[in-house]
Amino acid sequence: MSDGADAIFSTLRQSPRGGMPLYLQLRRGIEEAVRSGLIGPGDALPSERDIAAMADISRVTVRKAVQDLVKDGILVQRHGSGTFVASRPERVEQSLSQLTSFTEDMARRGMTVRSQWLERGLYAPSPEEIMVLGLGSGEQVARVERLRIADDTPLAIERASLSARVLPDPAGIGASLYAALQRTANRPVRAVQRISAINLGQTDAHLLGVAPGSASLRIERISYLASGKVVEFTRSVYRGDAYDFVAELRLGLADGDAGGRA
Ligand code: 16G
Repeated sequence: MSDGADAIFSTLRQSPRGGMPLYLQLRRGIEEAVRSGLIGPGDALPSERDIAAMADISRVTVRKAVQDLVKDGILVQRHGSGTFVASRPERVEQSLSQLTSFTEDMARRGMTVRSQWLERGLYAPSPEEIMVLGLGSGEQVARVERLRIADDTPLAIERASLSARVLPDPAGIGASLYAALQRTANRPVRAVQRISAINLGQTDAHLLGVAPGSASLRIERISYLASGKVVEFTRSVYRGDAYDFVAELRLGLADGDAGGRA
């Protein structure tokens, strides 16, 4: 990556951004190079000493920037062989026609699932939760917030809200929310999902191990019981570099149109 390296590091030397600490300028430069594809997964970075010389900054500054990027999962360090751009996870294809759970989806692909708890408990609901879940006055909301990890790669952050009547003990759900709902005959049978594009903020990017500003998918799922009552309101963020949502489309005939007419 010597041409790429030259471009990244000499820019810093030639046009320093006044006011911004040097290590941050270097960090941004490397992030930008990864984002734009100037350097790609598996590419080796030059040594600390070479970067320091190219950018005309101290090795301590280089180390700080590199360590920050390693912490965020953008770079990886392999003992004895150097620093590399982290490889991207294999893309996961997710059908949009089945109402399945994360655990089921990953198990079907032979992947091991684990979750890191971000929050779980009973809370006073927000106005949005009251409205979407149709909560009565004084009713609490159960929140289950998890970082979902498949085969050691963080893929999504899911923030689920349910009525406390449906989920009185959010800490006791075990590995799968849908399995817990199934046990109490509250597993949803239908859902409406809204998917939009976002750029990740600092906190979510850090949790997902990608650069802040990375493209990702924001998904809002509202799930219903057979009775038509809303049971789950989940806002998720899925890594844009890891997920393809796939929908099957069929030719639809407009009402009353038997085909053949203009
Ligand atoms: C899926 C759902 C999420 C649901 C979760 C349950 C999307 C975008 N989201 O990830 O709404 O809460 O499955 O998974 O598909 P679990 O049973 O493994 O906890």
